[in-house]
Amino acid sequence: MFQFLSLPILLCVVTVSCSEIKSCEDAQKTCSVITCGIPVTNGTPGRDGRDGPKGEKGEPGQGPRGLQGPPGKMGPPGIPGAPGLTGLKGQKGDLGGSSVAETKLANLEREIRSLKSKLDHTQKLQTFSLGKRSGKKLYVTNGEKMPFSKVKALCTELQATVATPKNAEENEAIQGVAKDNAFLGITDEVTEGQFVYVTGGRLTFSNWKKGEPNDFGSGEDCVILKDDGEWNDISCSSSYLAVCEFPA
Ligand SMILES: [Ca+2]
Ligand SMILES: [Ca+2]
Repeated sequence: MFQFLSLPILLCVVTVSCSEIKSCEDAQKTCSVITCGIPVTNGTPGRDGRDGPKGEKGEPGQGPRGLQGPPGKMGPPGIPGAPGLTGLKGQKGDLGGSSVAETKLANLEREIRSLKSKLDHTQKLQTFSLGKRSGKKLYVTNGEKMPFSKVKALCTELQATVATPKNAEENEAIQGVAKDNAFLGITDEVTEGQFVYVTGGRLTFSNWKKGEPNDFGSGEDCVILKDDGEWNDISCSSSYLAVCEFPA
């Protein structure tokens, strides 16, 4: 390359005469190197040119592949994604505990009112068909005769007491229900000769038959209401009609 560039310099020197300065100046415009009047010799090499443009990427090498390095550090968290679509509407849930309790309570109250109404109606029918009422008392008999102890047990089982007249009107009411000799809730079992109510308390009313109570024979500690309405003390082990007294 150097040899090629030096050729025009030699030609220029040959064709231009230094006697004509003007021509020489013109020659400078077309010659890269002008040495007028001085013999031309080859100069020193110029400096290296700038680096050329980067070449294309070469083919992968054929040598052995190196071992895989350890995993790199975890990168920073990404940007949160957009919210998803709204899901389908769920089924209606069960009622809460308190609501269930309130519903049950309301149902119970309704049932109680219904039962109370039916009970009132039944009591009116019973009063009309089975017993006679005097004041607030109701006297009922099952028509069976039994010892006094069983009469007490029967009435207690019915949440009632043995019929006990506290006045003439009640005495007549019991007489009308029994229509036969019936035990009364009166005895002198605790203290002979001192008759008291089974439910407690001394007598406030009596309707003894003449000559009674006489504690006849081996002893008489119970009392019956005779079919004529009068009283007689009698053996508690004898069997007579059971009549129970209800407060309502
Ligand atoms: Ca007696
Ligand atoms: Ca007697």
